[in-house]
Amino acid sequence: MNELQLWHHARLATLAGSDWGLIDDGVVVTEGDRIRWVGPAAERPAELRPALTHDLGGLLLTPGLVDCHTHLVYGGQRADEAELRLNGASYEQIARAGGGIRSTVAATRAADEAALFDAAAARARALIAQGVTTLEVKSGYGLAAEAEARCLRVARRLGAELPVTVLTSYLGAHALPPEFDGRTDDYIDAVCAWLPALQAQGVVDAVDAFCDTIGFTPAQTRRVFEAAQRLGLPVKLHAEQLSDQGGAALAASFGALSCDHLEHLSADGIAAMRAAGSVAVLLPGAFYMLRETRLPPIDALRAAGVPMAVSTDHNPGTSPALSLPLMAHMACSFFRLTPLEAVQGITAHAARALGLADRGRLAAGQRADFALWRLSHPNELCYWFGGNPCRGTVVGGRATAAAAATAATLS
Ligand code: DI6
Ligand code: FE
Repeated sequence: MNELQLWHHARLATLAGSDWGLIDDGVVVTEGDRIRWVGPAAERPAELRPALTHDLGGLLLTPGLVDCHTHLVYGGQRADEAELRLNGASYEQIARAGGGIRSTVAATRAADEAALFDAAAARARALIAQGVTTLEVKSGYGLAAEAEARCLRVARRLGAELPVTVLTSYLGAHALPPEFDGRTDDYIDAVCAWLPALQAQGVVDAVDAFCDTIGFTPAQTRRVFEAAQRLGLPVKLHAEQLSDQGGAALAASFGALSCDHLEHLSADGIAAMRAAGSVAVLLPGAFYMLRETRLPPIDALRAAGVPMAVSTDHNPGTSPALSLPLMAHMACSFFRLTPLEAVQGITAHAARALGLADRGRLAAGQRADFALWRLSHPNELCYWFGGNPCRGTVVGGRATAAAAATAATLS
């Protein structure tokens, strides 16, 4: 029997329905890693007698945040490249000079597993410190059998050793490695051939691809998705970031969990995503870093009822972001999401983009994943920026060190 814990003296934003779900003097009763009961303190059922009580001192309690799109595992970094771009160099000039994704591929291949883990763990801790309790981590900088496996093993180890749940996505179809120059179809053959062994190692939860002018074609993407389908793996896609390749409609035809970026998404793509139940994952960090001007079709996605999620897209080239709340803020400022849509986008909708229905809301039966904030209303997550109002997280009913320290100072 898992012991009951009471988390009280908090303001709750349950996000359990279609609004904030605010409860001023709320309590959450947890049993093991699940929520047993949520509601006003005055209505707590008398029979729920907790073995442990946590006084949260009036903090705001929201569902733990879900970062549903990151490339967190890689070697090196690309600040010098960002400086070159800010001094006027083009992507093509940088790529010809050996920069871009290929420079990160070289640094990743040169790094051993321990070094990759240490670097990724530091980045994961930064996200956790700002409220993240579930994290998606892609491969995509190894682009060779063993290097991709190493990155996916590191991603699994992040979930094993840090207070966060990690889901992995195989992104072998991220870029063409130099040894396959001029032989893109041969590389896609290799990407598909590596997948069964990666799945057998238990390091793949989903399969992703980059379908765009500087990525892979719809036909090549389809072959990767067919390989995933043969193994019963769900798919997701970097789609319509720089052009309209029809990637979203292709991904939707495979029942994609999500289509991500979407600045060039068409009405047909929206209709296909709606029919398939795919989530639109918006990535304002890349939009900001690339100084994009074309917006994803937010009004059309909203009108079609396509759920919208928001993520950091953490990667060293286009979005070295370490704050998911800041991305929610940017989604409001740049993309005109409402604060409620943006916060839903980093909680329940982001969970859905990972195929998860057991988190992202405070409701009985959901995972006991919470974030604690020194805020009075969740819309402040899309108001303040530059600071960190998070006072810790609870993952599966276990307070992280920060949350425990917070509760200790408050009781
Ligand atoms: N889209 C992006 O913006 C990143 N990958 C992708 O598919 C860029 C990754 C990088 O520049 O390292
Ligand atoms: Fe990405």
